[in-house]
Amino acid sequence: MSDVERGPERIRNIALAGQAGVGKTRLAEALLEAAGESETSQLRKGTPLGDSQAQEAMLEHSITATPMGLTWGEAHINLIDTPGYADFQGMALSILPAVETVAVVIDAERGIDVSARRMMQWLAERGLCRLIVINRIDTAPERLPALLESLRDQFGPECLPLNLPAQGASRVVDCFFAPDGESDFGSVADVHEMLVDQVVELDEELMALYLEQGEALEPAQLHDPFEAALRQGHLVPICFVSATSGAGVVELLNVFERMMPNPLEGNPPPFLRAEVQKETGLKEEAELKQETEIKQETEFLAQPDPEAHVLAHVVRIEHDPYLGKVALFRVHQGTVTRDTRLFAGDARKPFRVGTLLRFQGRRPQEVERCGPGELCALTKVEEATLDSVLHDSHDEDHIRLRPVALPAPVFGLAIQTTRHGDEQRLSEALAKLVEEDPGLEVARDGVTQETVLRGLGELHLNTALERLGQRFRIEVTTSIPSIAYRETIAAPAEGHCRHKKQTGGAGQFGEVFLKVEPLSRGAGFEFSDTIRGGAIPSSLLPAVEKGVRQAMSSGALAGYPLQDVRVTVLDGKTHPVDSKEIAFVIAGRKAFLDAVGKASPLVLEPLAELAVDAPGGAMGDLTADLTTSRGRILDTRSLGDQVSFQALVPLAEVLDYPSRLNAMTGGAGTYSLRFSHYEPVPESVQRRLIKAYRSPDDEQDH
Ligand SMILES: Nc1nc2c(ncn2[C@@H]2O[C@H](COP(=O)(O)OP(=O)(O)OP(=O)(O)O)[C@@H](O)[C@H]2O)c(=O)[nH]1
Ligand SMILES: [Mg+2]
Repeated sequence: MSDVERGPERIRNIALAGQAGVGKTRLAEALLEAAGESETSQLRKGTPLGDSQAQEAMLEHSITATPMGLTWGEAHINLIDTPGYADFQGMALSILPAVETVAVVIDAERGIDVSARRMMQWLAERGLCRLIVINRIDTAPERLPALLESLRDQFGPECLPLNLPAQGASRVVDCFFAPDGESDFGSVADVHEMLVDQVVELDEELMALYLEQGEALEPAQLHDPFEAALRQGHLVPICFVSATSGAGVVELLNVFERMMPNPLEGNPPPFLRAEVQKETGLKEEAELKQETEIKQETEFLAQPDPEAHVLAHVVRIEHDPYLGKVALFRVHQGTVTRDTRLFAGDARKPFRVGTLLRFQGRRPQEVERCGPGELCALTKVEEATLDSVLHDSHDEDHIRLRPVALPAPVFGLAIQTTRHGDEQRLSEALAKLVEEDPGLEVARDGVTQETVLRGLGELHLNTALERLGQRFRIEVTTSIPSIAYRETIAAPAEGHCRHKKQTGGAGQFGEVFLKVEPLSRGAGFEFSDTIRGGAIPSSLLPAVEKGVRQAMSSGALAGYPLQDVRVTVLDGKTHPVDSKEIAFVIAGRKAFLDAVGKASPLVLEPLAELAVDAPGGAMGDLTADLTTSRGRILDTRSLGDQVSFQALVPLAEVLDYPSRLNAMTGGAGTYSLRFSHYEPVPESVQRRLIKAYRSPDDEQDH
């Protein structure tokens, strides 16, 4: 197939999402196989974006998002298999802006769970088209009617099946195109009518034909309103399938081809363009420049026009030992060829594309060009980072995709190399891991001076450490995880600093008066000024902000980053000769610390949402354990002799929860932990943390 024929009309970009173990990876295999891409996963070894295979097989969980391509009928389907395990959500969520449709896979036996509910809501908020796929219908045919009902109950009456299981779930019958088969439950004709009713609601002309004149409508007439219904969330189709028996697999491919939106029919993800103020007065400071240049962002949509400027978005990064840095990206506008010169983000210098890859089955193949709607990869692309926008003109600088809210990495491990002299290699390897996975973060602990790797859970950190060993050959030891405490203030206050230094030649002078106020939890940081008459010239205000930000990141109380604070610069004074940037950075920092000291500062700790399933007999022990861990039970349910409960508990108290749970339940309990929010620590804990910390400012002159 030549590249020219592959216009956006023929592309479908679909991601498989949903809870761990529902069968997404197995389903992806079945779909590839049915489409004649029978080479299975063995071939992934040594191919880019597939290197975690061995680790995935050991774990029996996907840990990264894997792109695949298949051709079915008239359609080229780019399929992305995402990891369902909560620890790998960073990888799963960050790739979703590359697709029009997300198929949320649900296990027929286990039914709807918390993660499916969260995913459905998240997708609705992002405006992605949703498809529900009920997999493993071979395992629980008798539960399917109730599951269908509860899906409609929980996610709304717009959830309607496109097919129904038949002959004891050994196959499925179509309810849309040829609604005359026999199903295991429910009438195919009734479901067909419900589907048509739902779809025509969005098209007045068709509605008139259908309802008033009683005309039967052809599927082709329904195509456009069907797509509109998907885009507006007015219809969420449901398909039944068994990845292992093969029931419904071909039918699902038909649904992808005939009914799922192509890139011209979906809701495109909004881009943000920053309007830039060129005057900064502080050009030598790259970091400052960025903060002060960006003024206001406006939203716009890319045009899927092959002739337009290129706008593409990087959704995955992998460091490959042979191919260098590989970037998977979605073209939203324009056409990328091997000779295109692309800029990554706001980079001044372009790079030449060189090798352009597209996926056929699981194998990447070199192609000449990729137009709008395509999912492709670049190799040896040092310039790109996850989430960066690739473009071919400086007119498209200062553009980013509307950011995706990702879970916060709060589970930490302090890491030391076992071999002396490996420190540099360790920090380079960690930087690569963090670049690949937005759920990981690496930080230098301000209190202990240790390198701390943070992730979304225990399994997440363990797999990252395994990669360190396997890919980078770095052996490490780990120690008690440190907690990602934060600081904030509880009251407004004012602060002042007059910074003056006279040493030999040129002096330094800066004076700043400012005010700090608490913001609501999670609001972050705001900076403004009410300076009148140029008491501090606008060219020096960024220096004040820089000083404030320095103090914010190193903390004022116990060395943890400050958050949820608004800072307003009220007044100040300059000196005609000595008022340099550095003077205002220092004055800004110290005035801020002065204000925070009077603003009832406090330490916040991360609270985790703990969900536990365990035998009923262990409930007494579990509750007592939670009480001593400062936990609060939110909800308890019993199902037969099992109990399940949800609780909020300080993360610091549950770092060894897996072993405690094992001991209390004789190995029969399971749990999941995820970050919930920050809350102030009890006073005794705050005193201990402050005592353990010596501020660097204590050692400097004031
Ligand atoms: N009986 C049956 N088993 C299935 C079916 N689909 C998948 N499985 C099995 O379910 C298990 C989990 O399947 P995976 O495909 O690894 O699940 P996943 O959704 O990719 O899980 P994560 O990667 O952790 O998100 C495997 O043992 C599969 O063979 C099915 O339709 N029927
Ligand atoms: Mg998987």
